[in-house]
Amino acid sequence: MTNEKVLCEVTENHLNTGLRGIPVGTCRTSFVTPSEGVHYCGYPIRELVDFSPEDIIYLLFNKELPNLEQSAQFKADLSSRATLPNGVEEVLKTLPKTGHPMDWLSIGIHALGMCDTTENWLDDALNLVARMPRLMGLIFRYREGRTSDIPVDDVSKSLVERFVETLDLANVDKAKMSKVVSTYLVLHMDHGGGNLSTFTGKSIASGKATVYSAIAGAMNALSGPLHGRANQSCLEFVLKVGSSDEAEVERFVRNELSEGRPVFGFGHAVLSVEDPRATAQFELGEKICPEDENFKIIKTLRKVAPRVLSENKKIRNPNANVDIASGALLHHVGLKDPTYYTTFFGWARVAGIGAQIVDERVNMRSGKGVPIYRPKYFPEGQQLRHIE
Ligand code: HAX
Repeated sequence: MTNEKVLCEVTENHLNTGLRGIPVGTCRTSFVTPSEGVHYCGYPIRELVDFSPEDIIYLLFNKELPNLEQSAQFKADLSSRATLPNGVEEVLKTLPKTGHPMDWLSIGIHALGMCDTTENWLDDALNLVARMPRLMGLIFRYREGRTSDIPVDDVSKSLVERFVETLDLANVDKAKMSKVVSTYLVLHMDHGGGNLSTFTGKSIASGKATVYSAIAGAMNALSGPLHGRANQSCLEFVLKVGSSDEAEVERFVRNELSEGRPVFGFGHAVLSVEDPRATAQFELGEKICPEDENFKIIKTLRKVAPRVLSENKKIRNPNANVDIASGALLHHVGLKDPTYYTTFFGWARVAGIGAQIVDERVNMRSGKGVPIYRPKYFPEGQQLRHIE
């Protein structure tokens, strides 16, 4: 007998449930609580909303917020890593414009790795973080055929400015776009260790594939409609609502439910209150676009939907989740096409997943790392015999 604490009794009923609730490991970057949502390295997300993405990336990799000097040094370090290797744009030129942006993102990350891998976990993770803004901007431009006069990548600028400058959309307020994208990135960088994309990325890396292969795989996991693509569906849903009138919105919500469709932007598997990431985005919207029609619709939804959803006692949390507001804000600043929204989610998660991969490869188990993932499966129909 050992003194080890039993964390979970695994029974036959746990089989074929997607590892739901089965303890797998520990996570050094983030955890989620029902009342305060995600915490990065112990800080509840509401305390981190106004930090720069670079400072939050530093936090996830170093487990402490940087002081001013560390912050400046880290920004300079990212700048020194930022230039894309030759060959990546050649790959983007060949991709079908009808392909989903998430497939472009996955292939783009793979291409970055094929053109330059260092074989050092931390360097590869930080190089990828530093190269993401340019890759993201180029994905928009090549997919939309806007390939002439692409501005040079000024690597001395912030991550978000480099994306906004590469994208270089006409008739947009670039400062406003930068604020919305910065906030989006900070809010979406990490969400515990067991969400599908993070788990996928760490599993791939456990076989000692590269950071690039692991994160490209994580992006493929994120692209599914039950995972990251929910944020695309949320804006599509808001556009379908079409009116901010309370009675109209209530009619729409009730009709969606009676047709058996989800009310997007509401509900959560862990939280029991409104997601603080939704609250933060509503606060930002009040500052930058209170009169925007989509913003008015989501404000009405925020009032109406929890009341209607509460009538169904099965729904554990009828309140707004992170996806309710991000689409309306991105749309307002000129990022109008919802098919791209999951790529922002993916861009943000590169930091969290990258930091967790580095932890599992070089920090966990006193530096030995977590071994190759190998959960147990039983032959169908013979579970009990094998358990006994
Ligand atoms: N609209 C309609 N039905 C809902 C609902 C919603 N917003 N939220 C929950 N339900 C239903 C569930 O589908 C489930 O029905 P069944 O028992 O028939 O399967 C029942 O209510 C109980 O669900 P739950 O226990 O409260 O919540 P789950 O953990 O099963 O699901 C979801 C959590 C987020 C998937 C769910 O609330 C949902 O589908 N929401 C709408 C889609 C959406 O906004 N997705 C974005 C999620 C954001 C996120 O988590 N990001 O990380």
